[in-house]
Amino acid sequence: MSQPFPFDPAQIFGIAGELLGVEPLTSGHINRTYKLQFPKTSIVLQKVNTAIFRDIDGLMGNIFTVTEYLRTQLAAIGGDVDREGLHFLRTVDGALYYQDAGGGSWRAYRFVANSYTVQKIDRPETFTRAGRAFGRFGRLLTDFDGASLAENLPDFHNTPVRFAQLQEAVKQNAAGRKDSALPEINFAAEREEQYGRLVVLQAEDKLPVRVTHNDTKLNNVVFDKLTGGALCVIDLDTVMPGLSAYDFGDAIRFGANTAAEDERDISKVSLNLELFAAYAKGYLSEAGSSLTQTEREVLPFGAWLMTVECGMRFLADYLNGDIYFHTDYPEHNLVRARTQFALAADMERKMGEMERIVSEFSLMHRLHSVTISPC
Ligand code: GN1
Ligand code: MG
Repeated sequence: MSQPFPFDPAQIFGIAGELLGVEPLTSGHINRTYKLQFPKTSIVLQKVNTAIFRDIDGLMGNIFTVTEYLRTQLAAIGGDVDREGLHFLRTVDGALYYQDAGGGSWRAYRFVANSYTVQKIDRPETFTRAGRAFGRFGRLLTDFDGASLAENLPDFHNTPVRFAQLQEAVKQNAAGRKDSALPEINFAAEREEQYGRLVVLQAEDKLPVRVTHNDTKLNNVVFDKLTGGALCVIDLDTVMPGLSAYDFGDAIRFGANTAAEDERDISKVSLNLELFAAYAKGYLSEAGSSLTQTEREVLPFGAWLMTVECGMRFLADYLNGDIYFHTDYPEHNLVRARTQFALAADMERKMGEMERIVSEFSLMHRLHSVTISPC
């Protein structure tokens, strides 16, 4: 069959059999992703966005090191190494990725058989399962040496830096869009004194630096078609040293929103507290015992912070002329920023309740011991 690739993936990555089908997977905003069907296996093939990930060797080195480490950890706790861990393929030449004649960088991993991903929560239990998967991911990496990782996107969740980048985008007004985004620019500016809270606690050694996923969207969790349980997490591009509040927070930002990330009708946007509680329950049941009390205390704030931060990133990209995130229409990034800010405003109203929920589950799981129950 004809392929949208300038090479033969089967030959390059040593996959047996004829390519039967190609399906684009379009939920990511950065890389180009395809699912390839072969007679006996499915493969995910991705063209990495090297304008963003400039150090492709560092990136792929991280991914192989982390996935291999996770497999060892999974084996040690009796997990299913093939389905609960990702398996990246080397090229037949032994390389970690393939560079095509035009300079494009491609990587491949095995699609987990009988699995699916979701864009929106159908019922709270699904989100609890996602929480367990990300909580477990963090816990399994507790002893992994973060210093061995290339920091691909430095200051990725450094919110004061993200605010400074937004201010710069406002100043440059490169796409001439500033006047159409004044309420959003003001929303971000009014909250500036909050942005340093976590990085200050980190600098004071009151929050430990961990190896975190940093992009904990619901659609980065792989679920089992047979049981509905969460198997593993994908999209390891941003695995870097970070704070647990970033991973908890970004998951809430995306999954506990009553609307889509790019919903145009702001009145549909709010924080679903039931979903918030569902995720907190799952996350803390896996990660709770390895987190310090301060880490647990700042989780609700992390949800707010990641939401405002993501809004600032969308807004800065709108002002810069859509040079970072893939967009489908000219105001797409502005719509996304508005959605994030509406969600953050709702979290401000519900912060007391969010804190109460987290403290309740923290008490429950403080003495939780490590188990190998399925997610
Ligand atoms: C990007 O491509 P995707 O959807 O996995 C972004 C995340 C944002 C997210 C917003 C490397 O992730 O940080 O939170 O969009 N990834 C990168 O939807 O910037
Ligand atoms: Mg991602």
